[in-house]
Amino acid sequence: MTNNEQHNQDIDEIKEIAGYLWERGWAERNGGNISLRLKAWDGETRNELIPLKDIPENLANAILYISGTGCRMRDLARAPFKYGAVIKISNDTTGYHFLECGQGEKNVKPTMEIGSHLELQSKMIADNPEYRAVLHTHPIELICLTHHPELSKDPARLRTMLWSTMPESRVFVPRGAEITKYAIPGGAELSKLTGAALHNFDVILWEKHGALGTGRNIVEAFDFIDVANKSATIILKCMAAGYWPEGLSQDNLAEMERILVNKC
Ligand code: 2HA
Ligand code: ZN
Repeated sequence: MTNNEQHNQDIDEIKEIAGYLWERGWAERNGGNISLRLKAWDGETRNELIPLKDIPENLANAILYISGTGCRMRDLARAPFKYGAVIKISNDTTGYHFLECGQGEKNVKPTMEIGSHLELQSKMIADNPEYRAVLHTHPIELICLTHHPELSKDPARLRTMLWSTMPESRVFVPRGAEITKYAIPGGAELSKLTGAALHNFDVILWEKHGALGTGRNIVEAFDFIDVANKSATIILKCMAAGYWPEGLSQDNLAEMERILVNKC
């Protein structure tokens, strides 16, 4: 695939996924944000350097699509360059330049969660450079579970419960979900907690806030969260029907790990 074909596919996928986030009620007002590392971009570099602190060094010259702060996913689904931007991190990592933004209007300021996105993008370059996408969204049922007084304090139990709702959850969220304790949106603590969880998990739940997924592309990042949210929905529906879900057994889960996980 040429760079151009790859860009077109990446941007089409961002539009598609932004539309799903809105349709599902996971993206009220400006809820959620997206970043995706691009291999190259043909647009002109605007000379002005926008300073930004704490950019990891291995992001020097990285090119990213990033959604804009205050921008609605339902708008981004129609006009990804009006409500998001392509930025290039400067060589000395003191800031970034715009390559594409605002369709002739004033620059779109990147999402307030840019710190978390850059932290994760940096770790992905170091550990698993095939991973290019970071998606943060507000999936209703997963957020409900992060309010559960016991489950929210017991990540291993929550992870196993999500896995045990249906076989697909164990198979298609192979590294499972982690939950990080509440930290203020857009803050350095949230970036740090998220960065620490990235190595081992497919979905990171932000207590009483939302979820974050990573993947080789934005569709993959969405799918991890989507499958986990289906599991959360099953748990809540069982509870609403008046019983605690029995869940697949430890033997069932172990059998799937042996036979299916990382094989489909
Ligand atoms: O971008 O979701 O966490 C808006 C948010 C902040
Ligand atoms: Zn959020």
